[in-house]
Amino acid sequence: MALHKIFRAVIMGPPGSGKGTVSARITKTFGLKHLSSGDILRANINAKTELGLLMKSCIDQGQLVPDDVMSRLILSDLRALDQSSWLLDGFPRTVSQADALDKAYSVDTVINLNVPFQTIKQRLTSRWTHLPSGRVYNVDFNPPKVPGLDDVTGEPLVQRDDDTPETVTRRLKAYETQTDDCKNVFPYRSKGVLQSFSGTETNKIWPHIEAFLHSKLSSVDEKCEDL
Ligand code: G5P
Ligand code: MG
Repeated sequence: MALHKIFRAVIMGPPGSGKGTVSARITKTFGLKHLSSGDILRANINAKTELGLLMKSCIDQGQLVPDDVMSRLILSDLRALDQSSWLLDGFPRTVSQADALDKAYSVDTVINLNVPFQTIKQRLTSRWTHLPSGRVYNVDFNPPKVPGLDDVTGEPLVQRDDDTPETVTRRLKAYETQTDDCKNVFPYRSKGVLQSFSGTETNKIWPHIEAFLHSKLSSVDEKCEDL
């Protein structure tokens, strides 16, 4: 689908709810640029940047990175995408981050994934990731063509350090208290741009998200042509 107007979207949801999986489908279908806060942090850790080294222990312990660090990092990456439509995955996660984003950009839609925590715990222990691209696989759900290797580059897949059962429990707790419990204070529900999708299987949720985005993007484009 070719877009005329710039479209800015956010995808939210608990750890392991399928934000990365759904983002890959949205990027492929609608051509938005995908920016994942977790992928950016892991790229910094991998490249052993000063920021990466400082943030690694936070991430490995399942805690959120401080708001000021995260907001500065994401807003500076977004500035490079000023002329593009984008999809932000994993940011914002706190009221302070949502306010920082709101000051800089008006977001057209926020997709919120609701997946039960029990389903998530099973998924994350069988996830394999290609760190340079952020592509994710799952032993049961979407296995790589060759076990242990990325489909596109043939490079090795790894298990994330924060996918141990104990850290997953801590990440879910952080999500509950710092994101989910505060969602009404984020500027999205009041602006009428928050849309939730619930379920236990991405393949069942995806057609609803796809239809929703098709109608949302057509209406944004029509409004643009009317100007
Ligand atoms: P991340 O990297 O943003 P999380 O914890 O928010 O990490 P995560 O783990 O990346 O989210 P996801 O992207 O929501 O999960 O899910 P996914 O990878 O697509 O799917 C999970 C697994 O399930 C995969 O193996 C996938 O194949 C499989 N799967 C998908 N659908 C199905 C299905 O229907 N069935 C089955 N069986 N499997 C399925 O953040 C990491 C850390 O970085 C810091 C924090 O420390 C955070 O913990 N951080 C931030 N800190 C502060 N502020 C921020 N904004 C931050 N952003 C990141
Ligand atoms: Mg992810």
